[in-house]
Amino acid sequence: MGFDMGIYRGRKDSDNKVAMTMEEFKKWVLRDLDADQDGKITKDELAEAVRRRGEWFAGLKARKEMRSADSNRNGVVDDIEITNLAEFAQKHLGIMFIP
Ligand SMILES: [Ca+2]
Ligand SMILES: [Ca+2]
Repeated sequence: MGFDMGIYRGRKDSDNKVAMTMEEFKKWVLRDLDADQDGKITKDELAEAVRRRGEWFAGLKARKEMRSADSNRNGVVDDIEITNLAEFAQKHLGIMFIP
């Protein structure tokens, strides 16, 4: 044991990846990410999800990237932008896609 101790002090990104399929991801988005259940993901909902993962800092950066996920600039990420959201989730929410 002893020699691993130091590594576990800081939580690494790679330690808590969640593997899911695209279908599961879509369900997860609607169930967990969409706090007010309106079928659209706002910047706040996304930032909250990042924060829940315990990365406060990443939350700020995520807000910027959220803007690029919103391709049609209507202020929310909806299901036509799910692929952008998937990319975002891989970067900031520790999600890994499996076929
Ligand atoms: Ca919502
Ligand atoms: Ca949009």
